[in-house]
Amino acid sequence: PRLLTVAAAQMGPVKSLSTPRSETLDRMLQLLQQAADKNVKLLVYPELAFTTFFASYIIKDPEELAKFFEHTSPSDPYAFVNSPNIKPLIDRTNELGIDLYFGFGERLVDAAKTTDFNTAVYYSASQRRCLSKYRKVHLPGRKEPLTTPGFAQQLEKRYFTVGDLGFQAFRAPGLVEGALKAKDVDSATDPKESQGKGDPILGMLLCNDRRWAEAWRCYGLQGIELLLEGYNTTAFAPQYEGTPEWQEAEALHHHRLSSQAGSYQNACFSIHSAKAGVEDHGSLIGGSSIVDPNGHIIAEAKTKGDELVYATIDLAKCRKGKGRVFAFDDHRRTEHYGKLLEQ
Ligand code: CDT
Repeated sequence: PRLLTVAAAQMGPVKSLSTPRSETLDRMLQLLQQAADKNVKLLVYPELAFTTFFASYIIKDPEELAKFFEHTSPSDPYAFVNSPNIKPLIDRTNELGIDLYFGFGERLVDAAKTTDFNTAVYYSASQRRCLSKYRKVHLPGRKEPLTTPGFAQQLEKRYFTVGDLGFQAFRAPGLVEGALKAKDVDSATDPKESQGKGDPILGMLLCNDRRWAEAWRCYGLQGIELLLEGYNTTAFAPQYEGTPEWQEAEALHHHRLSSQAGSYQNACFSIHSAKAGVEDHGSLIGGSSIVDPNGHIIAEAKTKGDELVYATIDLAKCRKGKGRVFAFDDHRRTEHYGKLLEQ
């Protein structure tokens, strides 16, 4: 077995645009302590974890909008770890020895221009550094708000640029006892070379990405064993049909369908972490979960508040699917997949 205790740090609502960052950070630190108490080694926070889901508001003042972003530059792509908004989390996770995934608004400041991304990062406590960054590819919603009264806005296309890093799997050292180090396997992400004995192969998505089979498959093809994903998913939008209860149940159903199918079809575990409950712009589903390579949900949130959803998983269980039904080299028929790349 290759055992690893992991958790989703589901967060209840971050009420408004003016909720103090320190208040939210404090809640994140409390969840981190709960994770340490359960011997968790990898903790997944939601998308845009440090703030309210600001993409559902119309923010016209650039100074106001700037408050929701952390700065990076081409020469310092991980500068945000020293931001006062984030550093206390990094310092504490270093003390506790817990790896983190978290989502945040990234403002890349280059000499010529500024570009905003909806970003997730993987921080390794044992390596004392970020190992990988993912910038959201599938941005939902609209660029221009609709001003119809009661319309629930989703303005990610307004506030973010489509991610430019693709879907890069990576190995995380120090998580699984006895795992071969990345340098001792022939390729950083080729599962055949390591026979599944190397440091775990991880990948990251953000919210809407989880609905797209292509995104999962890009990781599946790199031998991914554990997919990490944070989300803010609307529970109810008045412009669509159905009661609030029906819409929320349907949104949860589609979330489960996507996470369970993605895990099964790529023979990997996955961790899904929600920002949930009622924020000023509207309500968000809960349903944070951990899913196994057979597509079963093995742990799921019971509330829409701050809640640790944890499980001990055995990464060796990925071998079955990767060696049989989803042995990609044996069974994929790439000569028939050309349409996937047609515009
Ligand atoms: N944050 C985010 O990506 N939300 C989208 C809403 C799209 S409406 C189905 C999501 O896919 O959950």
